[in-house]
Amino acid sequence: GEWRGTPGRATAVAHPNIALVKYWGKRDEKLVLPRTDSLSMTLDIFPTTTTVRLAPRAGQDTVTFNGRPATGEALRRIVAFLDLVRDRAGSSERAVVDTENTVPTGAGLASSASGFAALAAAAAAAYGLGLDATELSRLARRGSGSASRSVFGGFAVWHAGSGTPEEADLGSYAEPVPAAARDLDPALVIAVVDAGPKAVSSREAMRRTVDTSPLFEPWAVSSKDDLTQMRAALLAGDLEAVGEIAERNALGMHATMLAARPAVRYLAPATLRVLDSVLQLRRDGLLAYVTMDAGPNVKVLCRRVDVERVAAVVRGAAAGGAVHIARPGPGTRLLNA
Ligand code: 2P0
Repeated sequence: GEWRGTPGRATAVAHPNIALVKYWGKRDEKLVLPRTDSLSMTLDIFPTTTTVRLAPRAGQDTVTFNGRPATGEALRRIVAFLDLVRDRAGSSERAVVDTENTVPTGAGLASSASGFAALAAAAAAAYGLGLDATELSRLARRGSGSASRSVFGGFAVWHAGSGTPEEADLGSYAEPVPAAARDLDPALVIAVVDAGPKAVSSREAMRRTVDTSPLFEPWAVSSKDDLTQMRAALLAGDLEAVGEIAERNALGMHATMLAARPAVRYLAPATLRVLDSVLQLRRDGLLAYVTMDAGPNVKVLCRRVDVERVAAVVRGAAAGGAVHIARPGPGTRLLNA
């Protein structure tokens, strides 16, 4: 496969992605099998670069994150992921992992998607697994669900998989979605309204939503239609429809959390101010739609030609928070392979 590098050492680069039809809820925690299909756009900003080197004489894995040793839960998740790769490679060699993440600290953007996509590609190559892109996506999924989508550039759909857990494991991977990219020509304005750590992890929030929210099943059902319509909108190059579907799917996802017991609420007062500013942009005749993930920050989908105008309005509403501009970006790749 294309993901075979120099055994012993490999470096990979991956970018974050933003879901337009969300992944929210698992059917299997260990295998990271989602309850629904999801669809995303990979971004061209904030890459993660990860190098994995095998360390034959080491007694344990060493993980460095932006120059600092990883500890606690972050380290545990990476070591568990390396164990999975070692198991497949029939290897017991430990590794040295070096990760450089360019997402500004506290930007409130998930780094687990780019992080585990880059780690999966680098580790698979370093341990000599010859994976194709589908196999890499399936592997990255085990680190973090959304990482399965960052393997691909542009738009990607992540299939939930079906049947027994073993069958669903095989069927649950991402692949590129055909889109009329030239007609769509989208941009994303990211408004950081709160850079603090989140009160509830997305893992815990998903679990609580699936277990207790009476709105979860209806959202999961309507998400199927959202996905079908999203695929058609992308194929047709209809950015207005893409935005409409993405916005209702994201608001619906937050509604499932608000109805959980106890409620999970990521939306903050500043989030709603940005939502109001986007409504005003629409009244003024611009194409602008929002999506929000497991946090208070807002991503505004708009036309590339409008991005400066949208960013100016959003910057005003975000009241001092940073604003970043992104476009569709590339998939995960190995360096010097
Ligand atoms: C998404 N999110 O589709 C959704 C929407 C957040 C809201 O994927 O437990 O870090 O590692 O599989 O991928 C964030 O969750 O969760 C996420 P795990 P992940 O982008």
